[in-house]
Amino acid sequence: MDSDERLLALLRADEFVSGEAIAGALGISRAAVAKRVGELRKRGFDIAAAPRRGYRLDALPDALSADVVAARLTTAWLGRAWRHLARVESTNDEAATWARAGAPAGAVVVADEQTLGRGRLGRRWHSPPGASLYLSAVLRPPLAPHRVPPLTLAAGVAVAEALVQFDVAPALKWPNDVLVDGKKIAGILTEMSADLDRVHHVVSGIGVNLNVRAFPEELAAIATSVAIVRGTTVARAEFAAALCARLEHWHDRFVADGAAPVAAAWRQHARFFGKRVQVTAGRDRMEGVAEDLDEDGALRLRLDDGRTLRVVAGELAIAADAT
Ligand code: BT5
Repeated sequence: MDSDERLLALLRADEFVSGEAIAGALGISRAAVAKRVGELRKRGFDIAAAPRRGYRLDALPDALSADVVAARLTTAWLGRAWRHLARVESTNDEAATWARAGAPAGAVVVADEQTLGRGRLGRRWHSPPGASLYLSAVLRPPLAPHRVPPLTLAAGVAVAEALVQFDVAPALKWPNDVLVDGKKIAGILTEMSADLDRVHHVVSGIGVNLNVRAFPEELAAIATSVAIVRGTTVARAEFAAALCARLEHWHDRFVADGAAPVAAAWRQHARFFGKRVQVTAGRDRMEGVAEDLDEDGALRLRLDDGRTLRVVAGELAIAADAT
């Protein structure tokens, strides 16, 4: 930890910490504490100071650097190794490279901008600079490769719960979309490197539209953001820290208890069950009623002839106003 990180780790959001206590913990004078607080304020930290009570950290600057995020991070392991890049092709690629070079479980790569942000199947993820969260976490679940897929559901639940903390009510759409008012606010791209019987690493890539106010024409009708939905912006670091906490929770729950609790939580945030949907999987197109989610994340679809199909991958289109 550098000295700013140590000072930030001592400051609290909910109560004042006395200058004397901070000075004691850092082994510096109270005047030096005041000077360092002044420097943090210049970097955009909103720090309240009250005579005889001390200092309180009211808001973070809108930056994603390690010290800013660490001031809010409550996790045991996820996000404790942190790389922040101004501009990158794809945070998923950076995280995979870092994983191959030995990144610890929970290592996170974030970027202010992606020049080649990726969706699934070679699609693009619109990743303009400075306004949103592009985050990739290196995970090393102690599971056989075929048991890994529900991690995408776990990430979906984590994103949904983080959004709820910021007053946004999302709906999960199978398999990896997070929607508000039927428009996409976040997407998840899970990538795995494995042998047949051993996982090397998983990269959980999460893009959340936070402070974007306008989208390019081709996305305007299908995309939304936290700022559009709430009317106010959010500090990206606050959101990143909340997301890391929920992702760690659901990862650990999945590893400890299997996919059932993850699938149950996922269902609670989904609103398309019981609705009529079309599913495209490769060249196949199917239509029916979305019945349920199997524990492994497969969608159970009831066809019009009464048969039930398990769909493991594909695209879902929901009949109008069913999201
Ligand atoms: C996804 O793909 O939804 C996965 C997106 C994952 C992005 C993160 S950002 C951090 C990490 N690094 C990466 O390079 N990727 C991950 P998919 O289900 O294939 O959806 C892609 C489709 O969503 C596109 O074809 C567009 O229609 C739409 N789209 C693209 N950018 C969008 C945006 N910013 N907001 C909403 N929709 C978008």
